[in-house]
Amino acid sequence: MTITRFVLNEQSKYPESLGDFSILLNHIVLGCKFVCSAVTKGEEQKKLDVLSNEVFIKALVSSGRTCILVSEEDDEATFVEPSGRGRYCVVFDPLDGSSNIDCGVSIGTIFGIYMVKDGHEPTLNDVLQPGKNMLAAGYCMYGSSCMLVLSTGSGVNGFSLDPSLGEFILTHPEIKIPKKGKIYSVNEGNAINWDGPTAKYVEKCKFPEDGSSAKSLRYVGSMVADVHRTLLYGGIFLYPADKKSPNGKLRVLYEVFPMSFLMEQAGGQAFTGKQRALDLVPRKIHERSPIFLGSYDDVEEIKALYNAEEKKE
Ligand code: AHM
Ligand code: MG
Repeated sequence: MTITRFVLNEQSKYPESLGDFSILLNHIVLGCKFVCSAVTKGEEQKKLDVLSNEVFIKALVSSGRTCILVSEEDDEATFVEPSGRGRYCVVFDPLDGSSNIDCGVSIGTIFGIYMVKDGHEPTLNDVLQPGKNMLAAGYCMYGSSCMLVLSTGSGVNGFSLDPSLGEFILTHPEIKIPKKGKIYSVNEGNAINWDGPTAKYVEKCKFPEDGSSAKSLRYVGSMVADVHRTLLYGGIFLYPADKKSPNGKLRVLYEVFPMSFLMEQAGGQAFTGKQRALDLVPRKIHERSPIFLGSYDDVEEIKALYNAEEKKE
């Protein structure tokens, strides 16, 4: 099953749909193939960031199905010319984890899709929407193989690029995250600046008080790779707030939301330290938020610690 056929099948469930969504997705897939090929050839770091952004902007605009594009690489949103506009807004990080490029560690593209519903003149408010309003989200990981993980709102599916065919093939149907995991993933070098609940949680991962085994630590420092492992093996990924970065590091629209969407669709959870991540309403396109996401039970534990802290205050 190729990704093209998969998306067409999904779309045929909605006879009223005009085929626009599959056309848009085909253009995203094309962008991923292009970036995969550039990454494999080992272009320079600076150039790859810029190149990937150009590739995605061009692919999305030429789909004729988009109206607003928000990229991590661009300060301002791109508004597509009225003559080439469609109904979709795409938020994306064209090449996340770029500090890892030069040592060949996995990097990736992250994206989320919203729709402008009633044909009005698109404004930034069409993308400053809570993550739960996304129609679809996904990432493509450029690593030992190239893998695209996608949710259109009814589960999560993984596709691997077959280089000889040049096609993404469904290799990981209906991905479900284990209910509880044995791995935690966080940049512990920031521990000196953590708040109480995060510090307590990580301490519990290492010195469990309930007789369970200590968790293993795995941290690539590339969100796509860390989230991909979390999705397949279970566990928790944390990028908390700290004294230096009170809103954490990761960006709401094109990092936190798509990954939270995938986690929920796979049966896990995503929490900001205050609320369900997908309920957050961003006020700025490059806004950041702390994020804790992964296996249902693991996220439940950190939620309990933050809720207890809030009661104390
Ligand atoms: P980037 O968008 O500048 O590449 O930064 C995002 C990356 C994520 O991929 C990763 O989860 C995080 O930064 C790692 O940050 P740190 O190096 O602070 O642990
Ligand atoms: Mg990024």
